[in-house]
Order: sequence, then C-alpha cells, then structure tokens
Amino acid sequence: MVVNIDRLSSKRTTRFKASEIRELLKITQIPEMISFAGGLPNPLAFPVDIIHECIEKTFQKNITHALQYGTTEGLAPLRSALAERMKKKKNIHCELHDIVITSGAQQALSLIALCFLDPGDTYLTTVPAYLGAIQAFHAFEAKCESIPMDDQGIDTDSLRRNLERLRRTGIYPKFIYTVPTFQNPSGITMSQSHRKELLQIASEYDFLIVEDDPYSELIFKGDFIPPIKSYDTKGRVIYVSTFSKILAPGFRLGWLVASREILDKIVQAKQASDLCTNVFAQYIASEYINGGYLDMHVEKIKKLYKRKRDVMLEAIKKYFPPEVTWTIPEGGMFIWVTLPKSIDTRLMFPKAIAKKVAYVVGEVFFPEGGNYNSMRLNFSYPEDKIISEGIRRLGEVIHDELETSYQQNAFPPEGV
Ligand code: PMP
Ligand code: G9A
Repeated sequence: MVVNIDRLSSKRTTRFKASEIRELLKITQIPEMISFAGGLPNPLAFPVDIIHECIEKTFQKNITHALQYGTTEGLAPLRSALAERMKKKKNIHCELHDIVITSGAQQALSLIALCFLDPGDTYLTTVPAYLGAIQAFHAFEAKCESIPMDDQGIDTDSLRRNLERLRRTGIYPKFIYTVPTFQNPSGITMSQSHRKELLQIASEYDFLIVEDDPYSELIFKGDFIPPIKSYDTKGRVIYVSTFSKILAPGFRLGWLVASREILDKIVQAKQASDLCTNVFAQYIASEYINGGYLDMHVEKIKKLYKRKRDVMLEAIKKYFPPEVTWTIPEGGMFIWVTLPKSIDTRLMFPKAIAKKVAYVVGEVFFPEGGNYNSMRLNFSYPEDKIISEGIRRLGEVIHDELETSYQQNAFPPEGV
C-alpha cells in the first residue's frame, strides 16, 4: 500500500509555511548575486581566534562535561554570566535561576508559542514583524492581530483601539510580540515612553509581552534605551535574546528570562523538545563571556556594521529616486525602504534578480498581508564595495519600475 502522508499528518502541518527568507538564502548562492536578503551576520564578525582559544580551554578544563548531556535550564556559569551582564548592560535584574538557555532565540519563540497558544487563540504583533516569529506562532494555529509600528516603535493608540474591538467580541490576546530595539525588519527602535506605555497597556488588558532583543548590543549611535523587561516588576515580560549576533549563529545559542512560573512551563516544554541545548557550545560561550572577550568583540562588530550601514545609506541617497523613503537605524542589521504605492516589490523582485541583486519583499513581514511597496535591506553581510554596486543596481530597477508605472498611469503621483 502507498503511504498516504497527507492522511497521516497532523492538521497542524497544513499550516506550516516555508520561510521566504530561508528560501531566498538559496538565491545568495547564485554566482555574482548581490544579496541584501538574508539577515546574516558578517563572517568578519565571528571571533574565530577567540573561539579557538575558548575551545582549547574547554578541552583542558571541561571536556568530559562538555560532551555529556546537560541540564535543560542550561550551563550554570553561562547563566550566571548572562545574569551579571544583563544587570550591568540592560538594567534587567535577574539571577541565574531566572534564565534558561535555548537553542537560539528561535527555539525560545517556539517554546513560548507551545506554552501559551491554543488553537484559535489570539496574539498580537507589531508589524512589520520578524518572519521567524510569525512562522513559529502560526504553527500553533493561533490568530494574529497586527499592530502598526510608527517612528516611536508602536502605535499605542491603534493598540488600544484594537484591544477594545477585540474585547467587544470576547477576545483576549495572550501576548504581544515585539522587537523594540533596531527591529528586524524595520530598523526602528521603540521610544522609552512607548515601552513604558506598552507595559501599562499589557497590565490593563492582562496579556504578556514577548520582548525579542537580538540587536540591542549592536548600537551605533544614540542613547541606550533599557529593554521593557527592565521596567517589569510583575513578571509580565518574557525576554528573549541570542548569541547569534554577538558570537556566531552556528552555535545556536539563545536565552530566555521570565518569572519562575513561566520558566517551569518553558523548561518542561524544552525537555520534550530537545532535552537540553548543545552543551559543548554552551561551554565555549561560557569561556567567551567569562573570559571577558564579549565586550571587546562587540565593539568591533559595532564598528564594522556602522561602517556598512553608512556605506548603504550613502549609496541609497545617491542611487534611489527621490520618491523613495527609508529608515536610518541607529544599530542592528536592517534598513526598511518604502517605495511609491504604484510599485509592488514582489512583482519587481524578478527584475532585481535579473540584475543580480536581491532583497526581501516587505509584504512577507505582514502576517495579515498588505504593504506591497516596501522591502528590507540587510547591510551587515555584504562587502562594502558590493553594497554600493548592489544599491546602484537596485536603484536602476526602481527607476525603471517607476518609469513604467508613470507611463501606465499617464501621469506621476501628486507632489512628485
Ligand atoms: N528574533 C529575531 C528578531 C531575529 O532577527 C532572529 C534571527 N535573525 C531570531 C530571533 C532568531 O535568532 P537565533 O539565531 O538566536 O535563533
Ligand atoms: O533564517 C535565518 O537564517 C536567520 C535570518 C533571519 C532574517 O533574515 O530575518
């Protein structure tokens, strides 16, 4: 008998969707393609020599432990070091017991979904939203309500209006997902006042805040704004971060800070998922952070990425038509570009690929669709000279597309 996988699979799998970004990673393999698509750290930002040293120290001091299973919560010296760092750098007062080490921030998001979302539940996310989070939450058959971002990081009026509308129909969202600092994909940072207001609203309407913070260490300019978690005295915020952008994503190491009550659930869910996070990698990360290398190395990454951001912004100014607008991120890895409404960046995409330049179509970051005229550009990965050339090519594609749209509409939009 033929195996009928469709009949045998869970209904849930019919909701799984391949990440367009992961699919795009294949395009980056095409020779001469300039990709601004993948949100990849630059390989120059991997502290290769330091990692080598940390591996040697692990071999000398802890190799049998490093090769053994570990606790689900994670390696104690690593969690202590993280607790210390979060106190010092982020004003988050937590102890080792408030932290669980996860297989990347991505697993933390997935475990949160597993613990808090039943089929049919509603969660909120600021939009545009990190695609991997949408993917993780979507798999748990929950309903998403989008809350628009503004230049303050979240439109709190819209949040309140949406919460009232939902409440009238008996819907009480479980949590809001947000990346408040140097957001992926927009590069926008939520203001301090909006962080506090969001926490206040979450308390009034009784939902959790999932604060995803992979980028806040990569600050180029401006004042550091403490995470929402730093204002949380009631255990309402689940804070997630990662070593992917400050060490190397290949280690698959992230962490989650939450109240004990929440952590108990997360730990049980993690036991069922993978027993424990890669122990060898945790020992290396522990040597890295406890050896005092992290601060020094983060400074190097910041310099590298700031330079790349500047090169990209300079090229955008030079090559993009005046009708185009873009964000100026003060850290992180992404610039968000908005084109005139007459341009659909998905339809334009094959033309960009033909010119050997790739971006991520903005629409994929909107779980409820819409926003056809935007795109995400990553500046951390490509080489400087490649950045200028890629933006030049993209500028040509946009110019051509605008020209065609003006011809089709016979006249340019007002004010242009
Ligand atoms: N959250 C955000 C906002 C991200 O940008 C990423 C990675 N690009 C992740 C989570 C996942 O990170 P990790 O490699 O730690 O799983
Ligand atoms: O999926 C990955 O490889 C991580 C990158 C995420 C992104 O581009 O947002």
